[in-house]
Amino acid sequence: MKIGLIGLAASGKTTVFQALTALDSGAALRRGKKSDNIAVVEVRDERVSRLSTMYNPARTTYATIEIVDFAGAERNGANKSEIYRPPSAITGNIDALAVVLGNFSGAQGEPDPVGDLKKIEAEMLLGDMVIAENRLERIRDGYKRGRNGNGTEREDALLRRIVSEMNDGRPIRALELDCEEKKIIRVFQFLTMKPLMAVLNSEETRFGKNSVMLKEIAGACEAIEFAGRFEMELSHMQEEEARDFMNDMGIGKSACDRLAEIAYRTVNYISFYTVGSDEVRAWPLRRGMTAVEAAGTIHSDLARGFIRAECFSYDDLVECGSEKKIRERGRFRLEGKNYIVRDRDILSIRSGL
Ligand SMILES: Nc1nc2c(ncn2[C@@H]2O[C@H](COP(=O)(O)OP(=O)(O)OP(=O)(O)O)[C@@H](O)[C@H]2O)c(=O)[nH]1
Ligand SMILES: [Mg+2]
Repeated sequence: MKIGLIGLAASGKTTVFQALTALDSGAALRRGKKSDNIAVVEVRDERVSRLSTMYNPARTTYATIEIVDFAGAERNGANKSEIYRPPSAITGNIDALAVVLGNFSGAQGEPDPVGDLKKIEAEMLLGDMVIAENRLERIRDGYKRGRNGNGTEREDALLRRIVSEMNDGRPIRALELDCEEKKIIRVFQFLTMKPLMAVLNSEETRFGKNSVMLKEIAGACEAIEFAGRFEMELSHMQEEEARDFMNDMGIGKSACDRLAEIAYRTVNYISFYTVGSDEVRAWPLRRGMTAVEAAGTIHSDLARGFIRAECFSYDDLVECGSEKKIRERGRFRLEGKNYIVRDRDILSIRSGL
């Protein structure tokens, strides 16, 4: 899963990025000169840790999330007051956007995170509308030159509908679009089509006292609070010392783990697991996908040669204590290709290849 950080200039995107990579020994930080910061962080899923203790495998593999902190707005020559609109080449393969909302007093005086979110959403809508209107104009030009019937009718109708919805303040992600329609508009890389979540980046003294504000933000999208700068500073400490500081602040989990929770909900992902003496591993999967699609995320051969999935749930394993007991209690299942994989399923794919 790939998440892009966006926000107003100096809202703390880079600070949050560093907080996200703190406390995570698995983080691989890549710092470009004028380019984006990219890091791959492990999702420290406690179920994986528990499974690893039970199976004692040679290798334990957590799911990872790739986080992109887009190079600063100024460096890209954009207007400082505007949100930075990352080039579509970058947002293209991003699964969700996380808006960083500054909640600390700075050069701009008192912060207004809720106002900032409204501003950002309005700007994203406006940007998408300009793209859609431009395309509609070109289609109209084509009609004028007599280029009718070359397959643009559907696109034309769809873009009109989108523009009209956006005029009423509805982002594209809120519209019901079928696969065909999504395919038609994919090339435009509309920002409001991306799943959106919010990171309230509070200064230490404000942290944990923003439930009203968070509720308001959560009306628009999944939201989470970070003490950005404080959590960034944790990265320079020993793990034990960092934990003490976190406890003092009432922070139970690392920034990365907290973001991962809302990110999975935002993009509608579940986790399934594979276990064994060689490897215990977490796999992210889009909710609603089938056993054969799950097999395909492990290896394409497993999907092609799919025979069946042997399956039990993580919760049953914890309750029963062993696979043997799961079988005895009749909770071990054999599932076919079209079985819809559930969150926390433990799968073993039988394949003829
Ligand atoms: N007090 C306080 N200051 C913060 C916090 N987070 C960021 N800042 C400060 O805000 C300023 C901007 O932070 P950055 O993380 O560089 O913000 P940015 O969004 O990456 O900025 P650009 O990339 O230039 O748009 C820095 O001086 C930070 O120290 C915070 O949680 N509390
Ligand atoms: Mg930055």
